Amino acid sequence: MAQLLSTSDAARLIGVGTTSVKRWADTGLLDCVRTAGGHRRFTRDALDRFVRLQSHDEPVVTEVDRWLDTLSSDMSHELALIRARNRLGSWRHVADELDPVLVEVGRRWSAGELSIAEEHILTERLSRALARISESLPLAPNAPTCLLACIESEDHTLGLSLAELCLREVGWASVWLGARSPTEAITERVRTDSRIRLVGLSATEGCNDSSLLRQVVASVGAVCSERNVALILGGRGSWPDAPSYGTRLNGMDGFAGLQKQFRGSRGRRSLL
Ligand code: B12
Repeated sequence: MAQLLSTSDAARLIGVGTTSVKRWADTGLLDCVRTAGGHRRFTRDALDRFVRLQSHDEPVVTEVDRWLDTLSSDMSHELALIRARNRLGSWRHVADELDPVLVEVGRRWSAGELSIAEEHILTERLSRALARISESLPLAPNAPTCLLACIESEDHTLGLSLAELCLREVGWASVWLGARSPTEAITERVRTDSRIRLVGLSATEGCNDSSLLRQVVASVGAVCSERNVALILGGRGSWPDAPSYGTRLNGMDGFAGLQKQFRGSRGRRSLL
């Protein structure tokens, strides 16, 4: 069996401090095993591989490659996501990490490097795992409810699934309308379901019919404003730059700021 080296031995061999070795091991850049007591141990091979990668003798494996490998394998995708959540500290950060992964899937599909079946399998795996995790997160009995919908021409639900998980993490229950939701179905639901305090709409980059998006914002915005319900416009679609009602959110990084903004004021804005 290969000899296992301690963190300080590994640090001395690579010529860095133990903190760096621990960080690389914890972020998965440097392979390690754990003793029964939880201490990191390294093989000589793993250290050699790591040094070779850092000196660019071999292409560096990025997080995008790792996610693509994970989603292409039969391992538990739920577990991989939960590990990422633990590594990054919040679902918002996981969503940010997954964003370039989805862009790369799209690039490979349009370049013919991924078949349609491979692309569907990969993204469905992600979608199902996200839904299972969302549903398993506990909620307070009086949790505020958000309505989540893709606009009527939109089949891309993954952004909405990521948003659901981020909202769930900060205590929101959700009503999922999902793909291709007719605008009238959204407005009708906001009018009749008094639990709904927030509407999250999604339109991805292929959605460049700006007149449709303006119409959606006008109709949904009017009902939300009337019922004092917050409205978030998510995704890279051609949303109006300054909607008269609703907050545009491109990417999840605006989420934390938005939470603060909503917490800091009164009325409907104190909900997040
Ligand atoms: C997976 C995928 C599919 C899957 C979707 C499965 C699913 N359940 O979602 C399927 C196979 C159905 C599909 C179909 C199509 N797709 Co597609 N697809 C993708 C892919 C790979 C990922 C999509 C995705 O989830 N992107 C990430 C999104 C969610 O990012 P985002 O919009 O910026 O949103 C971010 C935030 O803003 C936030 N967010 C999003 N919504 C919300 C909502 C709220 C409330 C909040 C808070 C935040 C938030 O979350 C995201 C992460 O941070 C993209 C590649 C890419 N670059 O995105 C192509 C892509 C979008 N698809 C594309 C195309 C062409 C199609 C089809 C037309 C293919 C076809 N010929 O049928 C159809 C169109 C279907 C339709 N009418 O919508 C093109 C669009 C090109 C363009 N600019 O027009 C892309 C870019 C691929 C490419 N590189 O060419 N697709």
